[in-house]
Amino acid sequence: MTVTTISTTAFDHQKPGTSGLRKKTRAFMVPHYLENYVAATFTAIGGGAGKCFVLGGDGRFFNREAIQTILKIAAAHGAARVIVGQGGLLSTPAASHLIRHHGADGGFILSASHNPGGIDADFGLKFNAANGGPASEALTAKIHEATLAIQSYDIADVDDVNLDNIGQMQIAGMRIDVVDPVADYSDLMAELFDFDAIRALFAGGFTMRFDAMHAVTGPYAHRILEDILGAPKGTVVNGIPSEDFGKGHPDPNPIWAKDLMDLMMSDTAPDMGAASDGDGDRNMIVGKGTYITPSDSLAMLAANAHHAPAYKDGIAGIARSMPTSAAADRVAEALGVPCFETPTGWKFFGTLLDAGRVTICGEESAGTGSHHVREKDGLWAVLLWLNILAARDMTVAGVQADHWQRFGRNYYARHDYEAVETARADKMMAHLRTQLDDLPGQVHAGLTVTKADDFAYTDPVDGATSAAQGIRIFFEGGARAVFRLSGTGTEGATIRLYLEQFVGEGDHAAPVADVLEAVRTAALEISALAETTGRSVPDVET
Ligand code: VG1
Ligand code: CO
Repeated sequence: MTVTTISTTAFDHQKPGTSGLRKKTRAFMVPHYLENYVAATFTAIGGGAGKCFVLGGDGRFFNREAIQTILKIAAAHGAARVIVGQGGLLSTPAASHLIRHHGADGGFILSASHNPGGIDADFGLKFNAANGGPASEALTAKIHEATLAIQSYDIADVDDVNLDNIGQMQIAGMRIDVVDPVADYSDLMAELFDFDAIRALFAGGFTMRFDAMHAVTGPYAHRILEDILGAPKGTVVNGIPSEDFGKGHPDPNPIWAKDLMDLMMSDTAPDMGAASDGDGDRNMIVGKGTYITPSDSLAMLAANAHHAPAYKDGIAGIARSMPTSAAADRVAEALGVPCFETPTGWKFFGTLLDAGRVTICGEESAGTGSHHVREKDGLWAVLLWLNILAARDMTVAGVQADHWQRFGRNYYARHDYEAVETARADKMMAHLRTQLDDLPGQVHAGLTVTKADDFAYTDPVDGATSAAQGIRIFFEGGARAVFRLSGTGTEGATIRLYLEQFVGEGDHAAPVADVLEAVRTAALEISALAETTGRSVPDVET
């Protein structure tokens, strides 16, 4: 085989964020940009010789080209085998499963997740380790170091390969298996859930709309929901992945999945609505006339998981990211299992899942998952909901009402201020940090601060530490405000303000904004967000 060594210079903006490297597509298309990062990843993992990798992405613009480049760099590094999804497609959870299923050494997942796709939108790349989960912070730090030191990279001098047909081929001594992206994943789902019960549910007239948002879950949802579980054709909409997601924003929340929300709030609503994001790891669940917030969904799934075969013996524990509401904590308490609070990003759940200390994990950003893979998993959440509805013979709204009745309700919202000038966002965070010691005892908007801190985490399994993960302000009466800066944006800074108010016994059907008004006012007053950033209203509220 011919390997060419190309000399290159380091890019100084290749620091992975919450979930891999995410940049404007055009930045990724700059000559050597992708190559440098991939080669740096091989350096960080100690080379590729004899190793096996999984490779695929969400099908966005530049997916196919990037896959060809990664294949050639893997071959040049002596990789033995790469397993690629047909057409270059793999959802993030399916990639995680394939890594585990084949005992691969890791995987490259091409996606900018819920960010829009296209030449003027976003692209991303992340490396997952042999456990199927996102690279740890220690590994991403090594990758970053290698991107700064790089002077050349090796690439195999071979033609592009055809990834459209399932089968096996060789390039430069490396075996490539092009696999059906759905098959192994759907087998796994059939093992976890009571497919007969879900089939009976659909056969009995249960109706659903699954919005794949023109992204990667289309083929998965068509196969599993319609072909295998018998949901009527047409249940899955926007089911053909497109390079720019139909010019949409494949983020399953009430703003970006507005069509679905409108339908679910109308007289013609089906029994359940669901959606997933660009790479298939997020989910949105909606009942007739009612939206399930992701934090609640995590709590409700944990409380009901034993209705599905895979979790019938109970769960070992729950983990949630810090900004996620405390609804799951109440469930853990009732079940007598531990609840862990981790920094934002799925990579922090890996050690807990590997050690068997938790079974179910979730984030307020529409991510839920379990120990079946090491990523959050959108369709898994939808199927677990279906399994629970079938087993309990209840509606989505019924499960929700029953849950609030039993555990109380954690009213919750997240307000995002996007593309804020970085210096201003940093200034606001610094302003918050200087007040931490003085806040307890202060009264803002009628709420008394009980505690304020900058969240720091020590991994209970491997002892790794992560500091400065977000400012938490707790108030008397069960309110909390959290501020952090996004690590997935590609333009300026995104400020995320997370608001929560617990209501135990009392009104569980009040308008969310009303219940959160006091904590919102207090948070804005303390942070001086409007004065510092010049923004008076958030861009997105979820
Ligand atoms: C966001 C979410 C976080 C999630 C991450 C990746 O990160 O808040 O919970 O894990 O996206 O999800 P940030 O740093 O922007 O807040 V995905 O579906 O974009 O891979
Ligand atoms: Co995603």
